Amino acid sequence: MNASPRRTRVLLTALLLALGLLAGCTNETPATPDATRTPDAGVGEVTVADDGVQEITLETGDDYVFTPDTFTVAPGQVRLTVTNVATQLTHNFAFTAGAGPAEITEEIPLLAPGQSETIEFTVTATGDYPFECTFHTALGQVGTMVVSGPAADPSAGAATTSPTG
Ligand SMILES: [Cu+2]
Repeated sequence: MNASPRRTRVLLTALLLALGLLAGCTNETPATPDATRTPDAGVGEVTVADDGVQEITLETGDDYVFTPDTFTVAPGQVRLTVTNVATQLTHNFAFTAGAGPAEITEEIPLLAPGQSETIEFTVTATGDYPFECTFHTALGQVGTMVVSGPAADPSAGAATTSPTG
């Protein structure tokens, strides 16, 4: 009567090992939902406008995803547009309070289906600034703005000057 429980344990061990291997193979599966949309051209690209302000457009839709959910800007002024291409869902856009290196209070409180709104703000501290759609934070509608690199100085044009000091 001893053989049966032992065999069961061996089988269990094999099963757990197999599960472990499977889990190891699926590490790349993202925890957040994938965007089901094909974003419009130019979406997610950080460009510098004629007035020297960095511009970026994010898109969201009838899913719970910002496209892109991560983008990088240089310290300086940022003009951020969020376009809601949804036909059903209302979203919003806000930087997560108390989460970034500095507070950004500019936000888009309400973005109805088909609406597009732009906010403008200045960032000086480098680092990661998490943002979210506060309606759908629990569904993973979050992202990160990374502020990195030397300051983007609108008056300096394309010239790069070494920091003094
Ligand atoms: Cu949302």
